[in-house]
Amino acid sequence: MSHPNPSTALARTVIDELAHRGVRLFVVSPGSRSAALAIAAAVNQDSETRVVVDERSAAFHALGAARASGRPAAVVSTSGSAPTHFFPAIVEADASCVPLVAVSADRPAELQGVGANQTMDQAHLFGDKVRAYAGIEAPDASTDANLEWRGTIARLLGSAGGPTPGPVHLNVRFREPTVPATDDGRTRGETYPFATPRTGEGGTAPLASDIGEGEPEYPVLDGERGLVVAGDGVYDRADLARVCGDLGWPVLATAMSGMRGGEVVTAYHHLLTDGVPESLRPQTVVAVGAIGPSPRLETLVASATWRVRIDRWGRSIDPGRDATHRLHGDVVALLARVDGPDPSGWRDVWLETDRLRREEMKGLLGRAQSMTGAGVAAALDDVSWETLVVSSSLPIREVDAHLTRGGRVLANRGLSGVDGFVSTALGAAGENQRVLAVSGDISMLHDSNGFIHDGDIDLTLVVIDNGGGGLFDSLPQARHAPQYERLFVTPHHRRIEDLAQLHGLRYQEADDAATLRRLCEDGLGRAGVDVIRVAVDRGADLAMRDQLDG
Ligand SMILES: Cc1ncc(C[n+]2csc(CCOP(=O)(O)OP(=O)(O)O)c2C)c(N)n1
Repeated sequence: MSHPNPSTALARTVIDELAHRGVRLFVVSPGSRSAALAIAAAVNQDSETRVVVDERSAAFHALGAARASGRPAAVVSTSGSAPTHFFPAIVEADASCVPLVAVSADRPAELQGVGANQTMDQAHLFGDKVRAYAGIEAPDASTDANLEWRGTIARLLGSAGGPTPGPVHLNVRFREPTVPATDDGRTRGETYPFATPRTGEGGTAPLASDIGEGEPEYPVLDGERGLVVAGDGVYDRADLARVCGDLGWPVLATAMSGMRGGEVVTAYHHLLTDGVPESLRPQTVVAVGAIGPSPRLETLVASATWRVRIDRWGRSIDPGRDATHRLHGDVVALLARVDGPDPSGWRDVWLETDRLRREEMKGLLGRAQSMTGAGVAAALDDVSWETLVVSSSLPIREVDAHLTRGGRVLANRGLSGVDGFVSTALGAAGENQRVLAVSGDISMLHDSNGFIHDGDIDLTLVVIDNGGGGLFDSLPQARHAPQYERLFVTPHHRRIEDLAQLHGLRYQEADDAATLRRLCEDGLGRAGVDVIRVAVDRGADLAMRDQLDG
């Protein structure tokens, strides 16, 4: 159509400029005010569109895609209550620096504040939880606003991928008709005679590994008894491993660091059961990025004389509020200035202690009578996944404690919600090959709407079904709260099999590690979604965690 109506012209330009600036995926939910955006996205040649019915799931789906690809992904909704469902994914994207682009359709100025249907003030809906907000008014057919729209989007995407990447919000107002025909049978629109082609450099918005305002002043750290805790963040893994090897510093590699599989320490959680043994006490700890989920790593940091936090995104990560240095910069550049190395063999003490502990843990798990969360995590060492997406609560803790092999591990640990997991995993699986997900049963049920999408996605999803929230068994409420089971564990009495059947997913059960590995390989080797349920007894699971600590 050479002369579209204003809403269609606006939507086409918005979608085209977003795609030009690096958005490769639009996750859309159905709606009328957003019709022009959905249609423009669906016909856009440079991007993919996926439909997810529930806006909360849609936003997590986009979040999973952006997290897995490192590129911005957009979620698009209609007006009213619809975009409010983006909030959980937005706060997670904010906390974990994921470039999520939230696009809400809105009604024009003349329908605001007069009680019009499905209308509210959507400006700045997400407050300061987004890196930037922009609003676009419904167009006036006498003025060419194309350049302005494109400029707005370019600036917005610059913020999503800026020195501290994160979510952004674009609110776009549309007048009817919101479908391409100028006369949609209900409303008549003028034609919008302007179109401005793309301008300027496009491509992926810079996904910041840039430090921003130049290199900071790095302190000179002493080389003796130093160690690095590698967390989730931006740094060169190979360079970090090399420089630590040269310095004689051990690297404690959290599951999300992507550094496992090399000469690193992984059993720290069960090594630091009773605090930090004297032989392992560091003088300097450099913690890179976000270092969860084991709280014992914080105890380790606190035990050092020099407690250095460094993050290339400049996040303020210092839960103990006791860092001696908090740096916005590059860990390899920092370590290049260490007054080292430590020739004492301190690194080998850590590596050997870790090796022995890992062997003990393996032995214990090998003798277990039934499957536990730890057993599931350990089994995944021998499965050929390339990306592992793990739900918050116990699964990420078990993976962090037991997984030793390399590979990418993703989890929504910015705010550690149990929400949006199915969609996060599906979004990630849409971007990568051989994606395996591990979920708790509550996390799966919480986002079961996420299965209602129209993507062609291959995913193998392992559900550790302990009948509720097992994490609480390790918390004080397990011993001190009346109605503990009902209020905290929330036994759901649902059959995962029925849920799988409802959504047409392949369903199987594994009651030992060998079967689990085989079913995972089968799932990873074929198209579609496989659900593998592992039944776990909460009592046995807790006993295993205690034994592993013993
Ligand atoms: C959105 C959200 N609501 C509530 C919580 C509190 N919470 C933490 S763990 C948990 C239970 C999770 O159960 P499940 O996914 O089955 O994992 P399990 O604890 O059994 O490993 C809940 C509800 C949360 N983290 N996020």
